[in-house]
Amino acid sequence: WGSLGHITIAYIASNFVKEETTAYFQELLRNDTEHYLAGVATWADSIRYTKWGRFSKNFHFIDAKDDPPAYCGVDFKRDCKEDGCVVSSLQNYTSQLLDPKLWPWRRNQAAKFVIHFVGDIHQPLHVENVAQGGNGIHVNWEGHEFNLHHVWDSSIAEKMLGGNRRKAYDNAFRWATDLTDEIESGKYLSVRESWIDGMFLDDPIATSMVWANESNAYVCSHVFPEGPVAIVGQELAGEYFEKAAPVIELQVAKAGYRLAAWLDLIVERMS
Ligand code: DCM
Ligand code: DCM
Ligand code: DCM
Ligand code: ZN
Ligand code: ZN
Repeated sequence: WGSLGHITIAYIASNFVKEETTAYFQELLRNDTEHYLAGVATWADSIRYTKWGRFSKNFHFIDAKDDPPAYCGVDFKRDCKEDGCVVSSLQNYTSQLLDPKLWPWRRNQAAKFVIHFVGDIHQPLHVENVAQGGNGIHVNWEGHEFNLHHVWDSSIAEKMLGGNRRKAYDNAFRWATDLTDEIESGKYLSVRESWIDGMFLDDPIATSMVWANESNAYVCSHVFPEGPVAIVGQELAGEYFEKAAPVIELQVAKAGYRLAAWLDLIVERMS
């Protein structure tokens, strides 16, 4: 996701974590405001193009070698590269958070990666191999040429929200408040329990593979409903947008709610 998605997911998570979890991460992240998660949600993107942060560039996605729209599905052994993917990274940085012997700066960094990667794994094109997660597919967006990955990372959510695109934190806060209401008492109330089914702190790979398979299924149903070739050069800000927007809302809401549950499990284990 772009900044808007990641920051929204972090604000949603801060609305659902237990009090002990808030206190724990406010101390680890050295930020005692309500922005303690939101403030670090895009850190992993800010370092991935730097020399020292390059090691983490493949950690944001897993390239599912599927065949949309006929067949979707992720396979950890087949699809996670030797130097890592979003699934192995969630395992690695979760286990660093659970290791009290590590230096605080290592656990601070692990927290920032976990907060970011739980977000990315919910973006369908971060769980897809075709054209490097859609980066190589040119489409039109309100008459301008964009790549499909960027449309799913940012353009669709930004169009849904309206407002000033430069105010990512304000827009995210507003979106997170709306989605929090939907989870607490609206359209997501009846499904939120199912979102945290199959979450096991002792098996972060199995847990995040459930999330990855859900995201990847949307590649067949909503990203490439007629296959990757059919979408090239199409205008996506109309009918395509109308179908994609509810999927993005759901995935962002789910990511925030699951991030809260995951952080709660970590803090429970550490205390
Ligand atoms: N980004 C960056 N530097 C670049 C390209 C992108 O910092 N040269 C940031 C801006 C986007 C985010 O990365 O918000 C998107 O990351 P990804 O495309 O990995 O989701
Ligand atoms: N960091 C690092 N190596 C350093 C200094 C900092 O890996 N020499 C990491 C630790 C923090 C992150 O960079 O998690 C940024 O920290 P801060 O936000 O405190 O500057
Ligand atoms: N990306 C992806 N799958 C890939 C390659 C990249 O999801 N196989 C994501 C990571 C960034 C964006 O696409 O969010 C742009 O990546 P890059 O800057 O590495 O081209
Ligand atoms: Zn992306
Ligand atoms: Zn990312």
